[in-house]
Amino acid sequence: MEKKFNRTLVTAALPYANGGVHIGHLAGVYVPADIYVRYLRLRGREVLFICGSDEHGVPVTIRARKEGCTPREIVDRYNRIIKDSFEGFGITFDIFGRTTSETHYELASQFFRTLYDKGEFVEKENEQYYDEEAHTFLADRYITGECPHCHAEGAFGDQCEKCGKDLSPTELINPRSAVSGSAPVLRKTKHWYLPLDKHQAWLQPWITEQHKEWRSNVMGQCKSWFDMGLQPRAVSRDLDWGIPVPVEGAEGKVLYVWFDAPIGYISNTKELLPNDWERWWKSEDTRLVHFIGKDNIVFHCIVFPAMLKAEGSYILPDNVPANEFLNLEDRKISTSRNWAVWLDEYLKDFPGKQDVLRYVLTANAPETKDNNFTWKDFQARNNNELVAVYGNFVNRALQLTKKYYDGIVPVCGELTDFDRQTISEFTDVKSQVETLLEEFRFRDAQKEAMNLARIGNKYLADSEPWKVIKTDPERVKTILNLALQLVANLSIAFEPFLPFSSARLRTMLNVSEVPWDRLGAIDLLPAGHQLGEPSLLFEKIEDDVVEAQVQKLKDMEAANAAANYRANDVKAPIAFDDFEKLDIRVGTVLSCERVPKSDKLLKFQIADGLENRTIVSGIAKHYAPEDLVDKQICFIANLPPRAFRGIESQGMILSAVNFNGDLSVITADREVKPGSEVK
Ligand code: B3M
Ligand code: ZN
Repeated sequence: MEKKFNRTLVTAALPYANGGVHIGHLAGVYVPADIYVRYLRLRGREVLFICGSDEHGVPVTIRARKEGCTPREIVDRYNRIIKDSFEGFGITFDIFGRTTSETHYELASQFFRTLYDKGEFVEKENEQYYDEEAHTFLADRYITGECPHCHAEGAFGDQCEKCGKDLSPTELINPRSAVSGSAPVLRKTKHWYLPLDKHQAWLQPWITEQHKEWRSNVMGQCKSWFDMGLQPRAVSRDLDWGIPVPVEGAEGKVLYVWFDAPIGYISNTKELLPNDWERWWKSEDTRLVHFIGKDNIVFHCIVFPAMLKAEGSYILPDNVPANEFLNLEDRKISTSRNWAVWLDEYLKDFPGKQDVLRYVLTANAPETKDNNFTWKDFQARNNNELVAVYGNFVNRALQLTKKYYDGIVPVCGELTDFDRQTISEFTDVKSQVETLLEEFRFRDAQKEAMNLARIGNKYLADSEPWKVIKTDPERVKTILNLALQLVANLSIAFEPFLPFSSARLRTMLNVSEVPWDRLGAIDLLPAGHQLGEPSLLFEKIEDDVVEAQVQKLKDMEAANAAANYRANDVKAPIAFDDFEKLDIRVGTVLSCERVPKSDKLLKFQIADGLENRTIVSGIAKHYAPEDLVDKQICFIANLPPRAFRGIESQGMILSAVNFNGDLSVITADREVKPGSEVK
C-alpha cells in the first residue's frame, strides 16, 4: 500500500550543547539531511527542516562543573557555536531552536502530563546512589570506581572506558561520588517508566513488516532489541538540570534528557510556526524523516515512536536513515581525547572551502558501514576530482568561450554522431540522481553528478576545439555550445551537494535560476547569452597544508592529555596494610632483548639477590634494549607469574607514564645491592 504524502518533515538529531560539532556529526547527519532537503525544495515539494541544540542532560552539568560555571552559561555558549558552524557549512535549517525555550518546556511538560494522565507510565521505586555530603542523587556518570571486569580504576557508573563494557553503578567496586569524592550510599527513589515491553507488540510488526525499506543497519539494530525483548525505560531522573517532572511529589526530579530531546523536534516546529505546527505533526499526509547517527537508533525507532503512539495524536516516522560512524585517520573520533576535526576550526583554517569538506564527507559517507576520513584522502579528492575533473572542465569551457567569442554563448550548429553520443550519456542524469536521493543513497547520487563533469572533460579532450579552431571554426561553436550546456547542467546537479560552488558557477554563467526540472537538457543557455567573468572554482591543496592538519590533530590530542593529566584524581585511599602487601625490589638488568614477533615486549634477566629472574615488560616502543642493560630498576617481586608469548614473567617492572603515554623506567638514584627492598 503506497502512502500519499503531501509534505515532508525532516529532522536532524539535536546535538548536545556541551561541546562543538565535528566532521563526524557533519558526515553522519547534517550534510545528508541538508542534501535531501535542498533536493526536495528544488523539486518544489513542501518541506520543513528542523534542528536545534539538546541542552539538558548530565553531559551539560559535567561540563559546567569542570569549567566552574553554570549549565545555562554552557548551553548558551555552545548553542551559538554549533549554530554558527552549521550556518558556515550552508546547512539550511528552517529553525535551529533550543530545548531550554519556553515553548519547549511547556510542550514537553504537557506531553509528559498527557501520558501520565492516560496511565501510560509505570511508577517504580528503586535504590540509587546518593551523595550525603553534596545532598544529591548521583547520575550514573557521576559515580566512579573500579571496573568489575578489567579492574581499571576510574570506570564510570554507566561504562568502563578501559574495557568498553556497559555497567550499572552498583556493579562498581569501591564507588565514589565525582561530586564530593565521598562514598555514596543507596537510597530509595521513585521514577516513571515507559513500559516498552507492552509496546513491543505493535512496534515489532510496524518496523519489521511495514518498514522493510529501512536501511539494513537500522533494521538490524531494531531486530536485536526486539530479540532481547524490550524493557521498561525510566523517563525521569534525580537531577537539578532539566524540565521538572510535572507531577505532585516529584520535587527534585526532572524529565530524562532522552524524553524531552525528541519532543524538541515538535517544540522547535511550534516555535517556528506557532499556528501551523500541528499540520506538520498530526496529519497522516506528512512524511516524517529523522536523520541521525547510529548511536541514536533505539531512541528514534523505538522509544520516541512509543512515546508518540502513547500520546495518541502524532504521526510516526516514515524513515530513519541513520548513518554509521566516521573514523578520523583510522581512529575513532573522540571528543574526550580531542581527536576530532572541529567545524569552527575548519571554517577558520579553510575559508571558502566548505564545499570541499561537504564533497569529501559525502564521497566517504558512512552510509552502510563505518568509514574513514584522512587528510591525505581529503587532499586527493580535492586535487584529483574537484580540481582536475569538475573545476578543470568548467574552466576550459569558460576560458575558451571567452577567448573565441568574448564570453558569448555561440550558436549550436549541426550535431555529429559524437555529439549525440555524448548527449545520450547524460540525458537521464536527472532520473538517476533523483532515484538515488529518494533512497537516501547520497554518495552514489553525488557520483552521478560528478560523472557529468567527467563526460564534459572527455568531450573537450576528444573534440579538441583548440585545434579545430584552425581548420573548422564553425564546428567549434557547436562544441563549445554543448560544453557550456554541460557546465550549466553541473550547476544544477551539484546544487544539493555543493551549494556554494553552484552559486559561484551561476555567477560565472550569469544566470540566476536553478531549474532542477531542466537537468539533462541541452538548451539551458541560449545562443547570444553573455557569460560572466570566469574564475577558478576549486584550488589545489598542497602537501604542507594537509600535513599541518595532521600535526594539529596530534598537538590537540597531546595538549588535551596534558590538561587532563594534571586534573587526574588520585586513586581512592587504601589501608596501610594493603600497601605493605606489595613487595617492591631493586634489581640490576643483566640482559635485555626484544621478544620475537612482538613490537611491544622486552625480555629482561634481572639480578635480584636470589636466583635471578626473567621479567617480560611492554616497553619495547619506548627503549632500545641495550640502553637498559646495567641499570638498576624497580620491580614488583611478589606477583603471580604470567606468560607472555610463551615466556614466563616473574614480576612487573615499574615505569612512570608521561602525560603523552611515553614510559620512563624507575631507577634507583644511588647504587644498591640487587634485591634491596623499596619502601
Ligand atoms: N543529543 C545525542 C547526540 O547528540 C542527542 C541526540 C538527541 S536527538 C533528539 O548524539
Ligand atoms: Zn573495565
